[in-house]
Amino acid sequence: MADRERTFVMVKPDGVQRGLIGEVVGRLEDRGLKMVGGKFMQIDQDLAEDHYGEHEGKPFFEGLVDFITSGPVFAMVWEGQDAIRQVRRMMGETDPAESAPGTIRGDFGLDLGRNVIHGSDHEDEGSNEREIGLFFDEDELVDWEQADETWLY
Ligand code: RTP
Ligand code: MG
Repeated sequence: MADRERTFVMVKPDGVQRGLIGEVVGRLEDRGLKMVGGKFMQIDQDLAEDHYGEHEGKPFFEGLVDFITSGPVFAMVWEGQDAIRQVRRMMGETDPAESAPGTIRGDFGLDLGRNVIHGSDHEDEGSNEREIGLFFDEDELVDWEQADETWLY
């Protein structure tokens, strides 16, 4: 059985502007994942450059930082069995045009630079802890029991 783990998820500025926060939260709740942190916020330049540090120097980096700081985001931490990989599967591919219908990007996006959601990358080990730490203090995360957890696990 895969471990229970935490992943960092964010509704990006395009998703917020399009009223998709509830849609994204609802899908993750329906799957059985548990929100343990949530924050509606505006990302500043420093945080954006830290968060996307792995892409520094790439041709799309500046545009990516401009986009992610262009409006409010809804930053979250979600917990569950195999949560990092399962959220990525629910997101679809980086490019919405290549994402299968049924995925969040495949259902709500058309353009690579406007792909609605971010989730920590399961292929980049430790990125979940790093991103959670960038966006949340320890005391902003809530340990709680889902009422129906015994029916999930
Ligand atoms: P994210 O980090 O935003 O959740 O997206 P991701 O893991 O699926 O993709 P990643 O490779 O980390 O890229 C971060 C964001 O940069 C934009 N991008 N543009 N023009 C390009 O070739 C290109 N490649 C990536 C995308 O908006 C992607 O979400
Ligand atoms: Mg990424």
